[in-house]
Amino acid sequence: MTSSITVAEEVSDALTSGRAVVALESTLLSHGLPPGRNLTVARRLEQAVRDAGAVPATIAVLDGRPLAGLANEQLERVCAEDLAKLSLRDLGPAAGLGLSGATTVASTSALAHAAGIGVFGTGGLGGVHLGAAQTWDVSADLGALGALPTVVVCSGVKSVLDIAATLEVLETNSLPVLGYRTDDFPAFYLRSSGYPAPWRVDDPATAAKVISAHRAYSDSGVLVTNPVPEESEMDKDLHDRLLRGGLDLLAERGVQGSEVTPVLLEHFHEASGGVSLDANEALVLSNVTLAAEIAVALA
Ligand code: PSU
Ligand code: MN
Repeated sequence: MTSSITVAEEVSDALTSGRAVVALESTLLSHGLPPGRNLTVARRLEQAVRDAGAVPATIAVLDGRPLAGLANEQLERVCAEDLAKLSLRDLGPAAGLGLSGATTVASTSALAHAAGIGVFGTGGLGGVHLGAAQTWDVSADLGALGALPTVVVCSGVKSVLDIAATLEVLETNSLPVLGYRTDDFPAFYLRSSGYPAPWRVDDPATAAKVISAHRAYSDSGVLVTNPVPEESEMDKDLHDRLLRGGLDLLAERGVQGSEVTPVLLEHFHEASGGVSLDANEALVLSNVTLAAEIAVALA
């Protein structure tokens, strides 16, 4: 599948010389952050990866071409255009029809793997939605990571999801879940979801050891869950209030499917007066830095 993705020169040079590369996704930019702020964050994420000694490869589809590593004007397009949200099943249609789109954890992992990139840093993983027993709304992220050998560093899943059910599906898909310097599975804006993380590692070298050991038994991904930095964690009461308001909004407007996460995120950002945006930026920065440290330890 290598010919079906265009890899930027800096990224392919790093890959051929065995240097650390970190994949970054575009849905969090295009659908998770407001225009303007998303471009600032995108550049900070790439810089954070560089500062930690790895090469960033932001992934998106532009004019039917899947890309790993974006030039400045390509990154600007991703942050300015009203792009489709492309999960893994949407890559073929977008490529075949010559369309553009932002990639989720599932599709970014698949494209990263096709490009030869093994480590990926992001904000939150998709999961099992509340009410999934009726709606069947379970993110393709969970299945994709069960089938692709990508290491994903994230802050767990949002509390807008059914976290207990998500942890069950992660187990069904045989995905190791590591808590980074925590015994708790994190819940994006909050450092703890109230559920334990199955395993714990306390430094990048140990994470790399576990990832290498996992390869002897499985071709699945590995989830490294890194809680939002303490100073940026959201106030629990504010968080719970926003969550209730967001769920009411979904019901009122009859929002379903892939629109659920973007609508809830926007509600959090607006109703918190930007507090959730700051938390979001801080946790993604921390995750991509850790992803780079793990990629360096693996290289
Ligand atoms: N969770 C977040 N922010 C995000 C996403 C999830 O906190 O931006 C995005 C990611 O790209 C993730 C996708 O892969 O949403 C999952 O969407 P869905 O539930 O429609 O599969
Ligand atoms: Mn869904």
